[in-house]
Amino acid sequence: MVAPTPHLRSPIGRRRFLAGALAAAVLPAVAPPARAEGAGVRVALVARERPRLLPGCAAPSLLWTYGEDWPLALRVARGAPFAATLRNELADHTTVHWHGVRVPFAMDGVPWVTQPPVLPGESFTYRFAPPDPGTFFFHPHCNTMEALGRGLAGVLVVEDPRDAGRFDVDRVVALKDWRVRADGAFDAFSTDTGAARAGTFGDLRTANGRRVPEIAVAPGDRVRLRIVNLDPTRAPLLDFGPVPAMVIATDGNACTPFRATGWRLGPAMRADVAFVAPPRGTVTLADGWAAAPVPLARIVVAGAPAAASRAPLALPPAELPVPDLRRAETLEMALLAGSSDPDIEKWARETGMSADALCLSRRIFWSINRRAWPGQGHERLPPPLAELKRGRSYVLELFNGTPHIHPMHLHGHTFRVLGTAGRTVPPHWADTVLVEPKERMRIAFVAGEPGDWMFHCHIIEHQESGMMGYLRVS
Ligand SMILES: [Cu+2]
Repeated sequence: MVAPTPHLRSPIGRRRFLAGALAAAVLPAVAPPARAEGAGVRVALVARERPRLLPGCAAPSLLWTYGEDWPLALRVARGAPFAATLRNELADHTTVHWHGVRVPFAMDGVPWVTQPPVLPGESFTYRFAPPDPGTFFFHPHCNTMEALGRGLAGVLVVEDPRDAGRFDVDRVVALKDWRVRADGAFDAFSTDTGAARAGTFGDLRTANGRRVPEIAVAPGDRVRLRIVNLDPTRAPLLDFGPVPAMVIATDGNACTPFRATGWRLGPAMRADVAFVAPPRGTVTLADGWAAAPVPLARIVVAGAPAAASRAPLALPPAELPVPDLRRAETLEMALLAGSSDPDIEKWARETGMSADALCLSRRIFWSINRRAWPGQGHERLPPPLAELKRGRSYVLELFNGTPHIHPMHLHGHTFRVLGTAGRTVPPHWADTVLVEPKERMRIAFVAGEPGDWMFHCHIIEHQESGMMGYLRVS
């Protein structure tokens, strides 16, 4: 029997509580060793190969992880100092990109662009005070297909003091598929046919590293699931069956609640979903993007009813820079198949395009505005896609001229999704937006800190075969 869950604010309290009361629970809700630094948090991220048995496999797989837990889930307070020291014990150079967090440019974790790559044996400390509450994640920004394929990612929850007492259960549900065989060996993480089309899919589907894990809740519990799509390829269609589960935050940012069933979560996108647990039974989170919905996680209701609460499930409004649409400049970004851009080819010849075998692809299948990022590395920068002025408002009109979806991600900025002519999209804040074939999706934002902010597709094989560029803010 599971007791109603008290609301615990401190990471230590929450960890103790979870260890005791939620034995059936699926995942570490908090980070391993974190030590307080003022009101903030310090963590060590030791990137290393760690063998781990994946569901249904006969032998452990060679995962790359930041710690012993998978998925690693860090909880920090909004605005409090956060320091994460990455120690690289991999054979590859690496960095940590804090996806969706409006970090200072030098902390954005793009090798050669915001910092030198962290070489094997080296360390680098990321320091920032997360300005916005929400559900974020972190991962490397080079050789990403293999790194993510082996699990190198973690979840960052930035807690909002304004949410205190709002939910009885607050859990991360990290979705990720694995390209793994029965003997635990990984299949090729990327294929040419996948990269040139919808991407290369994993066969083993998991939530929090498990097959259809169960989360125990009490009747009447106010449940918040922080669903994070860590997969580099798959875009599940959220399906909660008859349960009126509502999306209360998109990419971590509070929104006017809308029905979760039918919301498609592209790679890198997050949805915070809230509902009140029914009196009994099971709530199943499934992927409806299939002939028959594929179950991903089950929320099992049991035990004594929770005390009724009338507090709204909606979150306090997001506090983000609001773009001025009357004065905004509109820039078109055409997402197209790869083409040989004479300027880029000339640039590549002139610069000799470094042959760093760990971070280079010569396959070009995709482009933005007919420019294909030459190789997946960032050793030398091609010209920017556009030059922006700090503090000015911009509308990006994203035209998808391909037959595939593209979840487009802009670093360092949270943008307003304005919508598209062909389909109804609730206006919301995001850092990654799914653009469907032939669609013209409009997003708007205020240009932030000066820097070269990456803009790319988060189907990682598309990113690594051309669909990447950057916006220069000065
Ligand atoms: Cu794409």
